[in-house]
Amino acid sequence: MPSHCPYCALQCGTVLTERAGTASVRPSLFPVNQGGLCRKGWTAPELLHDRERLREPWVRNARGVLVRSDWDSALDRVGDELRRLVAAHGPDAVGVFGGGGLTNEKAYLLGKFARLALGTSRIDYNGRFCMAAAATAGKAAFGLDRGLPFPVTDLAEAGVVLLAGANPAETMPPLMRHLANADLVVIDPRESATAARAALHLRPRPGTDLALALGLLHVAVTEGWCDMDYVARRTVGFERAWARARAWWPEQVERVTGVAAADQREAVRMLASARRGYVLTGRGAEQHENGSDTVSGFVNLALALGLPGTPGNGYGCLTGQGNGQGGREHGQKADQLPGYRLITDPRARAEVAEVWGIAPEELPGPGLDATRLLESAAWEDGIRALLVFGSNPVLSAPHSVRVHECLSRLDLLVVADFLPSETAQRADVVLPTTQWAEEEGTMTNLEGRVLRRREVLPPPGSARSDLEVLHELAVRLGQDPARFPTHAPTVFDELARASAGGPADYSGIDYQRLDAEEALHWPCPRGTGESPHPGTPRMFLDSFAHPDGRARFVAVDWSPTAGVGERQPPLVATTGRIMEQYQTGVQTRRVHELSVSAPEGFVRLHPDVAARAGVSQDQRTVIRSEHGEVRARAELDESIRRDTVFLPIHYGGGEGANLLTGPETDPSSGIPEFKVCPVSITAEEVPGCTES
Ligand SMILES: Nc1nc2c(c(=O)[nH]1)N[C@H]1C(S)=C(S)[C@@H](COP(=O)(O)OP(=O)(O)OC[C@H]3O[C@@H](n4cnc5c(=O)[nH]c(N)nc54)[C@H](O)[C@@H]3O)O[C@H]1N2
Ligand SMILES: Nc1nc2c(c(=O)[nH]1)N[C@H]1C(S)=C(S)[C@@H](COP(=O)(O)OP(=O)(O)OC[C@H]3O[C@@H](n4cnc5c(=O)[nH]c(N)nc54)[C@H](O)[C@@H]3O)O[C@H]1N2
Ligand code: SF4
Ligand SMILES: [Mo]
Repeated sequence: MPSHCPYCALQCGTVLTERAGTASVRPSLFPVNQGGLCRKGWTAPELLHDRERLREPWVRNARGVLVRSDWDSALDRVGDELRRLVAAHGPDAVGVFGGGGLTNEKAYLLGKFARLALGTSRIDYNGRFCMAAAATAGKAAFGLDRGLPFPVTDLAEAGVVLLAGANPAETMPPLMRHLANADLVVIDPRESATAARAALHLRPRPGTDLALALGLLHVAVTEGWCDMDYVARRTVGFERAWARARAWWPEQVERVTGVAAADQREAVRMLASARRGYVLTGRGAEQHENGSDTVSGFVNLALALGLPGTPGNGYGCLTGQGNGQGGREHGQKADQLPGYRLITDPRARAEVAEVWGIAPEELPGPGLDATRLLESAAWEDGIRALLVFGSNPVLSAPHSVRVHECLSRLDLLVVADFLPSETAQRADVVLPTTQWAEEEGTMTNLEGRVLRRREVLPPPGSARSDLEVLHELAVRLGQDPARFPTHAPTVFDELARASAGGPADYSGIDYQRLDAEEALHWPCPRGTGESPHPGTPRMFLDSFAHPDGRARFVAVDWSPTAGVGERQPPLVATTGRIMEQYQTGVQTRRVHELSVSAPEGFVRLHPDVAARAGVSQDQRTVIRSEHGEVRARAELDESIRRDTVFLPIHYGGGEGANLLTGPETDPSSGIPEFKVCPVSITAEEVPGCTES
């Protein structure tokens, strides 16, 4: 059975085989992976039969212990408690937290459940931690945000690809086959596996990418690399953006970023003189207090060089989670309705309300971003209950110390998951769900390509699909059962209708077409007459999505932020990923082969920094920030900057990277500052072995 890997946004094609109650996968010749899979993809089936797999609901008893329960008791308890809280405190007392790993159908139904069954405005999702900066910048520049506005296979023809804070060699290994012929310019404070393959590696001080992007634009303008014909024909706002970049001559940029002026010039020369060039951003450039401005800085560079919307060239953001793209289109984001429309837009409200059979006034307004949503548990008028579907915020949200405190104030925490994540372990009610090979659904990958996930196995124990869980809860909240279908194709048809006319228009897509083609990229409106719309693999070739068809330069400037002042803190921690583990590790830490090769957290640091702290290879260390501390093993790395240490995000307990991070978020997009956190480092004292 053709299907797709359950993990990242590349959504590698697989063939799923069921034998004697278990599933196995092999790679298919799907365009994105062309017969390749990373180790996570190969080993994904192991999780279907994990020993700790949740098979029945769990409910916390009067003594505070989670005990096995049955569906009716668990759902009744949630329904009763939600009704009580809404009656006493209003609908905004209930928060909903979704995830970018949920299928399109689940994301859609979750948004509908929040706005309709609960009537709450307070829904957001973990994509806020991931894609939000690029989404904001993409919308500002192009009028519309789709991670890659071209298929990944186009990259195979590229001459030069600039990767700003992206490490696809570890985070999307099969993508590298499309980059094999290109010269890579990689911007990363350490020599990542991707940087190791670069023709040019720029190693900025973390959090200074915007200054670097401004410097690259400066070089492009002053050294005559800009495509002024393209700028005049296809864009507006160049002069204002250039007025800001004018002050960022390469030597000034070198002082702030640490990237040599000569390397800045070389990067622009390579990109501008390539026959085909691309600029791609990843979380390293995006997850900052100034994340959306930073992405705008790189988009401005791409526009000045005439790349976006020019065949064989472009700007794109490498999205992250399996449905990182679709997850942000169907209404689980605080400010959005299905079809990637704004909840504040009267027309969008009227259209969606009609599909849902309600009056537009019944729709709540915009809610809180994910970080504020969690924080609001400590506010007088904040949330008192939280329903989590497809995320593990106890580890993934910034400022863990505060998140723990806030969650403990809730009257009710409900977690739907198929594994006992750190968040599920704190819940009052845990609802066991099906996973990828046990359910039907669709995902939208990093290229905006809508894909089918297929069921080959029955659910284990009494696990139910998220759609069934939402249906049962909606009914308990007094909803008409028909409004919350549990059959994925039926939900998809409704989602497609609700998206009609929006930027992410799915109305021309249905399961029959997907089963036949699997090559439909949105926008794919319902065709007229005989011929169905073919989908849109390449966007912006004729015009951008602003009313005048032109892209916008956004005037941005770099200024010091909490972690990146004029006076540089001696050491900052940055965080990110390794190949063998996925996200907070809930899934991959349980896979034998992966946990053997990457069993524990670590801190990667320069040998000089280690020597100063009295730390040697493999020694246990304590990393401290203003907000908390992490204990982890030292890994010495000659390639990392001397002012930077790197921690993976995949581990829990005392190794959780977000024990260090603080509450700062980007005012435009709400993305947290995950990549800069001032820290100090010392050797861990072994009890009984201290000298004093
Ligand atoms: N193996 C694996 N693959 C994954 C995931 C996973 O957890 N594990 N998660 C998926 C998801 S959800 C996502 S979002 C993607 C993320 O994919 P990436 O964006 O590639 O991943 P990260 O490791 O977060 O960050 C990329 C690089 O940014 C660098 N970096 C850190 N700070 C800075 C900075 O200030 N500036 C610059 N320029 N670079 C910096 C880091 O050293 C790192 O090498 O991966 C997806 N794929
Ligand atoms: N410091 C720091 N923090 C970060 C980042 C960073 O780079 N640095 N990266 C951020 C990024 S980019 C991301 S995307 C987030 C990821 O953060 P999270 O989303 O919290 O991470 P996951 O580990 O993917 O958690 C997903 C949970 O949902 C469950 N799950 C998966 N699919 C389904 C489903 O279909 N239904 C249900 N009910 N459950 C499901 C999984 O078992 C798992 O427990 O972390 C963010 N946090
Ligand atoms: S690259 Fe991503 S989609 Fe492909 S096998 Fe690895 S985790 Fe799965
Ligand atoms: Mo992500």
